[in-house]
Amino acid sequence: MAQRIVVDPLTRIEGHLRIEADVEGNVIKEAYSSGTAFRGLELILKDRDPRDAWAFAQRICGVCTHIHAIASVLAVEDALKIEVPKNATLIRNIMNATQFVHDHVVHFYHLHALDWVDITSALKADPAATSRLAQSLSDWPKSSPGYFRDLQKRLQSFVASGQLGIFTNGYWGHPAYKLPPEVNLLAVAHYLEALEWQKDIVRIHTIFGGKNPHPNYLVGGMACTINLDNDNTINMERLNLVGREIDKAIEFVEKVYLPDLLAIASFYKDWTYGGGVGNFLVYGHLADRGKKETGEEIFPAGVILNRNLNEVHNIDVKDPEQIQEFVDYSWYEYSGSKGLHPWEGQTNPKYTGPRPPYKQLDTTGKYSWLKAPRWRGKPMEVGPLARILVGYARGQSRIKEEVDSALAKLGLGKEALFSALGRTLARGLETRILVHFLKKTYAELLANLKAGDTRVFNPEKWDPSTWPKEARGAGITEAPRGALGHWVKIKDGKITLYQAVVPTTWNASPRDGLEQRGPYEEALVGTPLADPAKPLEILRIIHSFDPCIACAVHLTDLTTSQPLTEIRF
Ligand code: NFE
Ligand code: MG
Repeated sequence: MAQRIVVDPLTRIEGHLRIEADVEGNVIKEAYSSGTAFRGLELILKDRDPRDAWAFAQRICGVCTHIHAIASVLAVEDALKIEVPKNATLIRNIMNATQFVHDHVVHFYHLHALDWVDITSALKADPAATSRLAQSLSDWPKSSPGYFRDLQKRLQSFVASGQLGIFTNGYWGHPAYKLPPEVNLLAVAHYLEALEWQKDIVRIHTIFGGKNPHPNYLVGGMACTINLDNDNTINMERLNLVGREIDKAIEFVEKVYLPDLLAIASFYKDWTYGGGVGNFLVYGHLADRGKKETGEEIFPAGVILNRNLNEVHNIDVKDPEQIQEFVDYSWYEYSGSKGLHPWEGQTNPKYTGPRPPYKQLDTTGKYSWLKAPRWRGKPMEVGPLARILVGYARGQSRIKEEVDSALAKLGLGKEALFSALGRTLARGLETRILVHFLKKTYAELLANLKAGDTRVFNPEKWDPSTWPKEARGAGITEAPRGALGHWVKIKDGKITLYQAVVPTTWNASPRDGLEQRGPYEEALVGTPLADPAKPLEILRIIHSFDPCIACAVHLTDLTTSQPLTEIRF
């Protein structure tokens, strides 16, 4: 007889994700992923001026804090055929790579590490041995025995006071934790250092976009002015600060994040669960889709089916046969067709779930606020693992080098990538690629500015009288968590339809009309739990995708005070 276990909320931050799993003989037999909050930003965008859309769309999320603005301006620029100056593309790419690096480091240490790192075991570590371990991994300066001893004392006083603070509520002492005390102590040290570091790198956003979270954007370019010699604009002093933050980021990624990732992974090589649907989708990177680095795209676009790295399918996001969203198990109603391409998309919320508080969802019917996106009818995993696999299969040389070298260091074959560990490894490898891309793009920007081109905005089509009566566009990019698309339709200068299909909608999708599980659900099935009362394994697998439900279910109209929709229980 299966026992239903419920994990809710599953994330430390980033929204309302609920996992229900049926466990029999301590193995997960069935799993259901549910987004439990409706937000409705697609409805808020209707009837707006397309030039304003980015500012609303950006509020889909504060974590991937700028990417919805990029997707939005790209969608509008695609619809209205607006070309942006070279500097704007370079700055957008710097902003985007900054976001990825920030997001991935924060994910590794603050959202995922504690699924692998046992805080209380760190108390048993020998500080001198931890210091030797740290120095064997890299020449990061904070590595003396005294440094680790002091940290251990701080941790000890936390534990002695009975208040673990940010470390409360972990499954400490769980038998699935495998790291030696010294590795645990090292990881705790870097958890705290990463908290400090992450507030520095976002300065890059504040310089080019005025603030973070939610930096400023502009249809037609970027909302900043650059004059190398003028104190009132972005000048050489500001740009030097960007350069310093990029160098610091490279050091942190090379000397702290990647060595920690490989050290931790080496103790979990036998834990091969969490593979998922085996289909992977990548839209490609970065803002300028034609951009090449060393003759290759950073993240080539494509689809892999059934883990077959020998064949990569091409994607056309404007083809109604390729991308569709289904609502058979989602709390929405469609009029007419079963699956809808985003340009024909509908957002008609209709809650038919249980009245809260409830013990479990009725998963025989609708059970999530997420729609179910499919590529040619198939569920797709998106994100770092998809990007690394499609890049590898397409022969992208940087990706191949990173993957081959990491797998060789760990003594693993490519099949090991199809797992929670593989996903977490892929995220680290792409961070290294991106932090160096950041430096290269920064150098390109400086060279262009020094050559006298300081244009960041193309005003040609700012005036709506220059627009066609009707237009439609797609803003297609990669967000840290995966493929991101915004689709817009414009008529008489106003938005008539706005649809976002975001990474977590793909990954955390519920079932579709063909009863196909979404990637999270599929990744859980077959996983043994050491102790079903403490389902650490579920956290491990789902956190490896880096869920964000705020993004995935993208309500209050403050201008009219009218509710845009009402959910009745
Ligand atoms: Ni709210 Fe997001 C990213 C987007 S996730 S974090 O990365 O787009 O679905
Ligand atoms: Mg949507």
